[in-house]
Amino acid sequence: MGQASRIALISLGSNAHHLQSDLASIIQKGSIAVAKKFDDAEALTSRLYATPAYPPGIGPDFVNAALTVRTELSPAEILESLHQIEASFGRVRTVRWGPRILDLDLLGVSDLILPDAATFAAWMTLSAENQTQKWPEQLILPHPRLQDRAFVLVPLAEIAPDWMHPVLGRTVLEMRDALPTADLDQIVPLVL
Ligand code: PH2
Ligand code: MG
Ligand code: MG
Repeated sequence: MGQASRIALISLGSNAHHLQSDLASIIQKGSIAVAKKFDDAEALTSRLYATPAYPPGIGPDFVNAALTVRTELSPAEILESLHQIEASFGRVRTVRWGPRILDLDLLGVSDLILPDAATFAAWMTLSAENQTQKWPEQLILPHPRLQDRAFVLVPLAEIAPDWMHPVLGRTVLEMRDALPTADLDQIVPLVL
């Protein structure tokens, strides 16, 4: 990897309980697939966590983890690679339109703000009602809800505690510790 490489922060999630598959093994295989795709032998993966679905009631519990890779790819290329991996996990071979079982979300890429600071700010400050009604067509970085989500920040704090949010100016640890204890307590490491 050259000096120009950046760090990509990625959230992994699965809640496809109806497939009766082992969510933990989907997440573990997913993290291996990402490290391989980005050819980063030093990729870091957090522990796996059982997390209640957010917002409450939308579905069964998730297993979540976080991963960092170093890469020279552009954010758009990173996203495309993640979509390819999702697709490779997403189809149950026996079912024609099988559900997507692995969600790979790009949380941030070094200190990049995309597509621009004003657009980012508009998405980050979206009201709670609008968050369920609207979603961006384009890649917004950092992920506009990163700072709100215990299921993202608890795993991420294990592997990228010092990553600084380029707009909020707060580290992952600071963002995690700013969340309500009740949210943090619901993020439970799996004993594997
Ligand atoms: N992902 C979502 C919606 N809700 N809740 C938890 N706990 N974990 C997730 O990964 C998650 C979610 C949309 O992708
Ligand atoms: Mg997601
Ligand atoms: Mg997603």
